[in-house]
Amino acid sequence: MKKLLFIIPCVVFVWAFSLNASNLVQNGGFESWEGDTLAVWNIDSGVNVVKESTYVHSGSYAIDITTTSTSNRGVWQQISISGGAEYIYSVWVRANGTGSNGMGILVTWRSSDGSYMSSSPTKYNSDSLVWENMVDTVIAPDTAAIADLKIRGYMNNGDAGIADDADFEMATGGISDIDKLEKSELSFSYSDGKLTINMSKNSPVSIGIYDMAGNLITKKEVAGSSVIPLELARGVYFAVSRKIGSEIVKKFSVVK
Ligand SMILES: [Ca+2]
Repeated sequence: MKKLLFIIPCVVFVWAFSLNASNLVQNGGFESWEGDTLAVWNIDSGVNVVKESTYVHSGSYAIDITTTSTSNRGVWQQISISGGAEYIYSVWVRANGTGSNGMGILVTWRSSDGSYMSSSPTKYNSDSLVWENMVDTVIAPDTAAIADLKIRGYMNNGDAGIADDADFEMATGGISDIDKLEKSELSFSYSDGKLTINMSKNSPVSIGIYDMAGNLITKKEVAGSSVIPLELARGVYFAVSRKIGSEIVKKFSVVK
């Protein structure tokens, strides 16, 4: 009986934690289609969204966004959110260009009757023809109840690029702002088969190392500055650092 009493709180804890960190996007991996029509997502007018199966970040499919008129067109879906809460919105993109030739993500906030309140500033991609994880931390206005999650092409009359693996998660969990890791507090360097992580905070952070194609090479939990033995070929890599309340993506090069 004692054992059972111990197991139950553990199960409840794990369930509550995973519920907190769950992805609120439906069909975020773009795997679900009705024929050639994308399921769940709404498609703006003036844009062609086609099933992409050559360049995918994960699974079998992604979407390719081609604008047929002006820019700022793409796909969006509406979800229920909690007013005042902080969320992390991230989408993997393989854009054909940058800025007005590239892709972007943003969130539009609405009140419970659906009326427009405000939008987050657009986050644009920064590389061409490589997979990159666009990540934005957004805070819902106190009286917001609905979010439109948007992925857009910013090219006029052209193929802006490919998107996959959209993720929108609530960033809560009792870590205070003082614990939150800022981008300037984290850096990576590599030499002689060792990855050195310089971090000014000591609370645990999950760090994933990805190659330019977006393949995960390794994932580690670290607390404070650390040195990880890791064999990497010459090239450019992304380090994605996650803890509850923040997500930081940094690029580093391996020169041999
Ligand atoms: Ca996919």
